[in-house]
Amino acid sequence: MGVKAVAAIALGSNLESSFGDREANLEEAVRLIRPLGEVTAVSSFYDTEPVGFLDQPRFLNAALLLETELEPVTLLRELLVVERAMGRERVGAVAKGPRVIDLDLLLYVDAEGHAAVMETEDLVLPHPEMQARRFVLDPLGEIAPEMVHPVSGLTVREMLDSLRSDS
Ligand code: PH2
Ligand code: MG
Ligand code: MG
Repeated sequence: MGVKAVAAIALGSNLESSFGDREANLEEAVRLIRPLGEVTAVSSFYDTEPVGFLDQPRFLNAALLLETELEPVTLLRELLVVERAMGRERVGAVAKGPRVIDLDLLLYVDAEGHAAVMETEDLVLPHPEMQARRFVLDPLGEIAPEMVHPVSGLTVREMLDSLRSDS
């Protein structure tokens, strides 16, 4: 049990930006997230097929763990600040379409070790689609295979196993 909360964050990019290619975008996002706490793990970067909206470039996806004193909603707001600072446009953009950077809060475990389960207009925790997304679970499984989904009770490794047996 730590003195800080631990947040699992997914990163994705499938467009170039003024920072460079997809890899440069993920690296810049990690750099901008560091001041929000302590980044304790960053996964490898995974080149992935677009899911959902198919007619768009391939993604580069990753996950990281952040130890932080920020509350979930505050953390989310800061992640949106990072997205905007990197040139993410939401107005007029295709839902689930191409983006310079996407930062999603997946899981949030408070300093007492309780994983947040919440649903507000702005934030749903755990992330409602995480258990169905290889592009989220592969990177997260690399850095936090034993992290538990507080609703299903499944670890990240178990969620990955059940995705594999589905397909
Ligand atoms: N994000 C989406 C929609 N589809 N596909 C991949 N491979 N990676 C993503 O990050 C992604 C996606 C909406 O957030
Ligand atoms: Mg997303
Ligand atoms: Mg998002």
